[in-house]
Amino acid sequence: VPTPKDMKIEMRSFNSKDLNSTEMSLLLQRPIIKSDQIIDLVNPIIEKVKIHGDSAIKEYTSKFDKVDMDSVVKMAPFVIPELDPEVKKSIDIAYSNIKKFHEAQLTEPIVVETMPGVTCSRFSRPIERVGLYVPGGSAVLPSTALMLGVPAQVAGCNKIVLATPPAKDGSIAPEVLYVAHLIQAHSIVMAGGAQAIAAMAYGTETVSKVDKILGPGNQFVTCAKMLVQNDITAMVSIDMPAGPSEVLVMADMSCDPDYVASDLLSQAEHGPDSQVVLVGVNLTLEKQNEISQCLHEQAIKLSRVDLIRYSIPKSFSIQFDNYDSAIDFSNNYAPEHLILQTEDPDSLIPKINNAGSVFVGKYSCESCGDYASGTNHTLPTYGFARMYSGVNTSSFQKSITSQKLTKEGLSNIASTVMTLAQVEGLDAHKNAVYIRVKKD
Ligand code: HSO
Ligand code: ZN
Repeated sequence: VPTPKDMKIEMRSFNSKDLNSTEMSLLLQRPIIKSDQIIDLVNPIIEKVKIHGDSAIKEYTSKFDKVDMDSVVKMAPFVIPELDPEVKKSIDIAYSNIKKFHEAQLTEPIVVETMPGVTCSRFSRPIERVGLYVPGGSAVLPSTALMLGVPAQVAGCNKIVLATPPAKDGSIAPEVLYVAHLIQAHSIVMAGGAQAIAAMAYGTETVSKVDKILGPGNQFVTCAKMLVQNDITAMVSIDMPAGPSEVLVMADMSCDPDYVASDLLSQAEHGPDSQVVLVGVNLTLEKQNEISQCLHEQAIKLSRVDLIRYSIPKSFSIQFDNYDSAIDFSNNYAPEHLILQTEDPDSLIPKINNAGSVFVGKYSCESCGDYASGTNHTLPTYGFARMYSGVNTSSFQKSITSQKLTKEGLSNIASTVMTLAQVEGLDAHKNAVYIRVKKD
């Protein structure tokens, strides 16, 4: 239920001292996604695109995006309408920063001699064909095209396919076209939703089949990604499961209430189900009230206040009387974004185990990471920061291991391998070693 227009926009507020462990774990839970119904809607879309290709995509684009498209794919080179010079410059700077940070993630091969004459190596190779999903909906997201496209380019992917839903007039945002040009995309699939995911997973008359699909999306997109990944005939992988965007701001008495409020709101404006959490450490009641007041005052001036009226009342603040318990809570929540607005934020870093990306200190707002500082904004949500990393250069690579044994190496390892083969009763394995050692 959204906050009515004449009422204060505020989060629910709790004190950890008043909560038992059940209440605490309820706060850590994300809203339950009823996947059964979504699967029932998405499966037929995937099937239809798989069988009927482009004509099915056009049909769904007409139905869901309310636009009739003559073609589904735009091939490079793209015609880029003129951009506002400020916009172009900002995209260029963001591109360059993201590129620098993702280039630094490229790794050298490793070579290790595990026994004399036994050398093991590992090296990376790009995933050849990747599909990048750039959501449309309530905002154009050239930043997401950058966050997916730059690491793909840096990793050396051969074919970069971008998919994004067209605007009502059938066009693709000029900013997205410009990014597609910068990252040297092969083509743009002008479709969104499950139909775009299916198109890239299976390929159609005009859409290139890809090996991996990455990028955020709504529940239909996420469900489609999971389904195609499970279909062995599609032979496609995905980056990670995704849920609504979230931020956890940790603040102590040193924080600036305006800054705290602004960070909470920048996440809350993403959508009605964005998750926003404030973790206070030793905040006086007065300071808590100040933050709450700033939040309301900033919120009512925002263009997306109507979305915020949904997301903020679902969000909450929780107070702790020490940093360790606050960090524990944050680690258990495993936020997509963790912002530390505390006296000595660096001292908290060693204790952070679960988070998609950390913003250290009061000048490090999430917006900088969302757009331009260099880190990636495609991050694990919904608590998946426990076991997933955000998109990075290695998301676009696989690593290959290799080994080379000399004659001496083989004789050094021979008895070990033959014994283990014997234990497993695999004579042919044993023989492959024996036949060699025996010969010379
Ligand atoms: N905060 C979003 C990314 C984004 N913000 C795109 C602005 N544009 C999810 O991490
Ligand atoms: Zn954002």
